[in-house]
Amino acid sequence: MTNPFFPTVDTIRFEGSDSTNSLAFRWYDADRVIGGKSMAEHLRFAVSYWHSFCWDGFDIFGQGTLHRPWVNAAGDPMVHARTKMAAAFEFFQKLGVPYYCFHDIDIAPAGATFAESCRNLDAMVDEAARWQEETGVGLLWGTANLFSNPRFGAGAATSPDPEIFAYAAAQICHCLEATNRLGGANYVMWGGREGYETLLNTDLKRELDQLGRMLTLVVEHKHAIGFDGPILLEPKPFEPTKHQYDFDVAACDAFLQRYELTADVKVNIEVNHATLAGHDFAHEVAAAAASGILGSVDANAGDDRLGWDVDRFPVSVEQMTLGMYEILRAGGLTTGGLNFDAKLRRQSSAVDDLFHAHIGGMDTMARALIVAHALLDDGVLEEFTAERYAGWETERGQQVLGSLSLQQLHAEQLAADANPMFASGRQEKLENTVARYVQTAS
Ligand code: XUL
Ligand code: CO
Repeated sequence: MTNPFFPTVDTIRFEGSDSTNSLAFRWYDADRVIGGKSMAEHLRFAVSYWHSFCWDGFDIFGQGTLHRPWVNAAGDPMVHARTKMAAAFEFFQKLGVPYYCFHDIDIAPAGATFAESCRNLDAMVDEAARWQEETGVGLLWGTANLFSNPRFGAGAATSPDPEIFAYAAAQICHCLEATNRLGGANYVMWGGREGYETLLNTDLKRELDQLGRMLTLVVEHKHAIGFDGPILLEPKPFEPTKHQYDFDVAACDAFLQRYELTADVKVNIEVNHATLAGHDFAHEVAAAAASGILGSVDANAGDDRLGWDVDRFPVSVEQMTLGMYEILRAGGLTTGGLNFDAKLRRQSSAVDDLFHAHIGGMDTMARALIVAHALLDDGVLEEFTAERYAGWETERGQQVLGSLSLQQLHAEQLAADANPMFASGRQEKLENTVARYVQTAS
């Protein structure tokens, strides 16, 4: 194989924690079995097409800095799309990830008409199918980009204009079918501009009903075409709109219940979106698991001092351990995976920087899996929690929760004159236990 895009990098291999080779994995050992499943099966890594192959480093202050010859280039956009795809699959294969994720316009250029956009996507789906066949890399999820084109400036499903809703529905229909043809394991809907800037011009109730209707249409079509995977909502509290309807997992859960969609729709939790919503990553996972809607994860991180969506690669083993712990407790990822919705810094312009970023992210998540599994396997947190709630397992506990009325509980307290007090929550001790496992589990 000729290597036109990443000539200085060979296939990345696992070399163990003592390795000083920066182009090797120190923790991610795809075949290592942990708790009955290989690391590859637990983690189900995916690369994001948009950050890694469609973005050239531009920001609001200046143009691109990264070498991406197929981005914004002159000439036939379909030729560039094919070149981009060849680079992407060389990268996926050398990195050894099982999956990738895309928006429709990441893999195929928009045409002058809707029909031309559909033809472009169909041609690139054929191309992607060939690459998937050749490399064994699969599609974790596809999604329609309903936020970049100016037509979606006032939202897509939640637009005040029914014609925009109609256009968005058609675009989703085509992208869902494309995802199905490529064997996608899930279909994602991030409500990029499904929110509002000001209530002065917004009919909030109407917009929520529109969003409910759109999602219902998508679920109906998923069944009509026999798409096996779940539809995933991706919560985010704000950015680009000031208030996004899919604010966090709890908001998505309430929305799904209201429109009776919990059987077919789950959530794709992004770590930094959780942070922006004022939650921990682990909280969002636990909230989704509690409601039975844990789908997939966009593995990334924010920056302690920057309050926007910086999409860094994950580096904190402790933060990711706490999230992985909740994922494992929930039974692990099934159709979902860990998608690196993360981007390089603008100055990371060397050709192998994309590898270093992903290697760091994969090793961080692999180490988090090792630590989380050890914590769970040794039962050091669960034993304490079980003991903490043991009262509810007694006959008395069941009575308090199940059969006694408010008035009976009142009468009881008057008669008993008891003065109950909780036992220590032992938080610092438990935090020290987690720190010990972070340091020692291997
Ligand atoms: C935006 C974001 C998106 C979604 C897919 O913050 O996370 O990239 O993951 O549209
Ligand atoms: Co995301």
